[in-house]
Order: sequence, then C-alpha cells, then structure tokens
Amino acid sequence: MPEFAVPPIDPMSITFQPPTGGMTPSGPVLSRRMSDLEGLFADTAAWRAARDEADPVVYEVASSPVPEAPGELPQSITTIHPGAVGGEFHMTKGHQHPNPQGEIYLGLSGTGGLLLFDGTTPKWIPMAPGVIGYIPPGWAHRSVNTGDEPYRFLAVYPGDAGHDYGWVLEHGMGWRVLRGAGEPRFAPFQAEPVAG
Ligand code: S6P
Ligand code: ZN
Repeated sequence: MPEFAVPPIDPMSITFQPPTGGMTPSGPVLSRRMSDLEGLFADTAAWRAARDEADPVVYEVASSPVPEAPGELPQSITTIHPGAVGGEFHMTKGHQHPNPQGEIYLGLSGTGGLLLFDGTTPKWIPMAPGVIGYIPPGWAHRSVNTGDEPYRFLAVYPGDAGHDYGWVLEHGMGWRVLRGAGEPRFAPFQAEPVAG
C-alpha cells in the first residue's frame, strides 16, 4: 500500500434506490429550491413568481459516503424535476472544477442534457438512460431536464476537483435551453427576457 497524505476509505458497495434516487449507505443530500437559483433564469419576473408562489424543489443531489478528498472518486445522483421558468427548462446551477479534472455522468432515467461551456464554445450532449456524458477538464457543466418526468443521472468525479459556482454566474453557459416544438431550442446566453 503506498503512503497517502489522507488515508483512503475502505472498499465498499453502494446501492442505488431507483424510486427515490437515493444511495445506501448515504452521504450528504441536498435540495435546491427555486429560491436558491437567483440569477439563473433569464425571465426574472417568472422566476420571482415561481419562488413566491410555491418555491418548489427544482433538483436534489444525493451523495455516497465517499469523501471529496484527493485520490477518491465520490459519486452523486442528481434528480431534476420537470418544469420551466419563462420557457427555460429546469436546470442545475452549473459549475466549473477549479482544479481542472474530468467527470463522468451516466443517465439513469428521464430525458435531459448536459450543457458544457469552455468560455468560448457551448456544447450539448443529449442524455437518456444508458448514455455516458463525458466532461473533459476545463469545461463548465450544467444539467437540464428537457422532458416531462424527473431526469436523473449518476456523476463520478475526482475528490479534489472542487466546485466553482461563481465562474458560471460570471461567464454564463453560452446557451439557454428553452422549450421548443418537440425538441429543445437554444438561445444565446445574453438573450433576455426570454418569451415563454
Ligand atoms: C459534481 C457533479 C454533480 C453536480 C450536481 C448538481 O461535480 O457535477 O454532482 O454537483 O448535478 O449540480 P450543481 O451545478 O448544482 O453542483
Ligand atoms: Zn462537476
């Protein structure tokens, strides 16, 4: 066994709970409500109305007990509930890994997409059960539910990647993902307000 600055955890198995998107054993679980997503949606009035009316949970993230420590590979399962704000689909906040490391997503249920942005070029990976979305180092990433059911995916990432949310608030994600006629429609990030 090599020497480690932080001793690794023991080998373990983790069971995915399909009905809830939970993990057993479980680490931290977080809920992001509409009120947590200020500044994300282009239509600020629609966002404020949704927040003030019911402040719904937009997405939940269940984590395994694997720690965010160098050398470890933590996992999380994100469930984004269906819906839109001013025509813009429900989405995660989005972040950049300040320590530029890659990440793997695996679609588990529902329909969505992975929006990637390197500061210049946006890319879109449609996600569905069984699809692996690969996030290379240096690409900010956001997930979007483009369907009528909860969209759920597994993420596996290096434990020392870190999460920078300010980068996305400052630079955007290149595109906004909007309800279209059948397929999602993409608008330049600057476009606001967005018509529903
Ligand atoms: C972590 C990974 C995911 C997201 C989760 C929520 O590196 O990319 O677990 O944290 O999908 O998204 P966000 O942008 O709110 O962290
Ligand atoms: Zn990430």
